[in-house]
Amino acid sequence: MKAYYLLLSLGGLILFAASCKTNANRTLPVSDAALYVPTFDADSAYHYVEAQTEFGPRVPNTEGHRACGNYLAEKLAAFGATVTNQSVDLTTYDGKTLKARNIIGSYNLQTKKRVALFAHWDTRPWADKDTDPTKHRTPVLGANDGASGVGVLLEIARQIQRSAPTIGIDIIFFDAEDGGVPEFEQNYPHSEEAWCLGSQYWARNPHVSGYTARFGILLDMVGAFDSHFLREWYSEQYAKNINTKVWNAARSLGYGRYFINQKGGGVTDDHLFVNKLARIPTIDIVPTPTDQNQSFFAHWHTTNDTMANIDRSTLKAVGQTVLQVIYSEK
Ligand code: AHN
Ligand code: ZN
Repeated sequence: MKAYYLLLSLGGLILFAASCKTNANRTLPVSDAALYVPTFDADSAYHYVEAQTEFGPRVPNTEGHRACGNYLAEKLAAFGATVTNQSVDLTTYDGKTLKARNIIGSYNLQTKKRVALFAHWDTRPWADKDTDPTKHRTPVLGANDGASGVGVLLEIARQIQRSAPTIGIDIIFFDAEDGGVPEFEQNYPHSEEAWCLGSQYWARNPHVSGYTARFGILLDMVGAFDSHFLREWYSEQYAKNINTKVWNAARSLGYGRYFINQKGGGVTDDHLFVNKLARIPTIDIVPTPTDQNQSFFAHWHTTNDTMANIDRSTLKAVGQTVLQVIYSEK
């Protein structure tokens, strides 16, 4: 008799415990789980921007370009990414062949829940916006136009290695973005397709066949002093909800001064081809020009696009916002 009661009460205890566990699992909303978001280190990002500029201009078919490409692939691998190099011959507006290289670093390849982060790593062969016309054929150093977006993404890669987000991330460095027809060129039409050769190639021939992602975020020229990011026009057409997600995250972090919640002009940039050809909804975080001179930042396509004009605070605002967005994805 005693043994029977003991068994009964033991069974009851087990049942009670099991039901508690079940109830707890059922009633705890996912949003109550603490959200971990790493702290973006702007000094670290700044260092990765500077390291790229130390190779000199990264114009395709030059030694600086080749060496920097190796550096970027090595950094992604050192930060634990699976690296894919997409080497391809691309043709410029005037028929020259570029030995181009898209560099991809992937995390958490087991999952199909993926977000793609993009930046271009090449630099413009001509400073055709320089105030000094004798410098129009000098290559741009591209501290902001090129290195800034890549530097932010390398710091994000370092943070992913320390503590990974739930979803999979692909960091994609596009080559041959900045070879659009120079302003001094008289003999060729100034077509949009002369820009963004690396992304056009990748969008037609992704590094993994059938590759897709929930969404993409392109970073372009994200390091200048006094930068203001508006909701770029094509981003708004193709991926309005992603713009909303990113601008809300920025405001919640106190970066509303950088991320102005207004629609800006359209920019022919890598995201346009990712949207049109790969059909991955992708936004561009880019200092959208608001004035008449159509310059993205004071030193755009000039010989003054150097480290002296890179602001750690802008890198931080952009990097911390992107971290917030990707660590919030479930
Ligand atoms: C145009 O100026 C048409 N597109 C800007 C793309 C770009 C150049 N991004 C960086 N450099
Ligand atoms: Zn450029």
